[in-house]
Amino acid sequence: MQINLRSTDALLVIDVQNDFCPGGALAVAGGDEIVPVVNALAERFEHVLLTQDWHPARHISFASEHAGRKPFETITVEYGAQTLWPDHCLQHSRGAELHVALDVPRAELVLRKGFHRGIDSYSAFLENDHRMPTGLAGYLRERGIARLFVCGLAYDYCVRFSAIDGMELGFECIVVEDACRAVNLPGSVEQTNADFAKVGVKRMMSAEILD
Ligand code: VGL
Ligand code: ZN
Repeated sequence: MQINLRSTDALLVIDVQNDFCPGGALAVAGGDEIVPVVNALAERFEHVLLTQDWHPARHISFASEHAGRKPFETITVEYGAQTLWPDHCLQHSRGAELHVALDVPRAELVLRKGFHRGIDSYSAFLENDHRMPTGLAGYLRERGIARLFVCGLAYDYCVRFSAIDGMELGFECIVVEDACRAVNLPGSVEQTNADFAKVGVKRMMSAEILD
């Protein structure tokens, strides 16, 4: 089904960074394959917003900070469960840079997240305690943006939490599936799809905008 875009729509591009692409520290299979799709989508939107995972050294989400722990294990921290990752998206590193082929010249905002050492932030809206805001909801409300088309990396982590929080904060969120790739830990994609269904996040394909 074709979608008519409105001036109150925005494309929210999550974490299309070197470290989430092949060769990166937390590579997502096929992560770079979404770049041309994201570029084509971005041309159709009046508003394009990006996020950038942006961690300080010794970030709490790094397995290297937790003696005896390995990447992809989950531990319990002050604010709840936290999956541990390889060191990634270190502030000012090459891995934290946006993918070189990402071509979204009209992007209005690059929202950095995950910059507090003691708390991770998968979501573009709220840190992982599900309370501390990033400021994005206020930015969108002030600018009259009501509907978000969400894409990027990774489907089952930052895209998932961004779309769910966005929905719960009153924005209609639609995930463009073929403009995402997943980390794919056991059950993570199934859980993502179940969560989307529960809160009303819709899923679509880029052709519904591009064709
Ligand atoms: C992400 C794990 C850790 C993501 C960021 O962008 O999905 N995943 N940091
Ligand atoms: Zn991260």
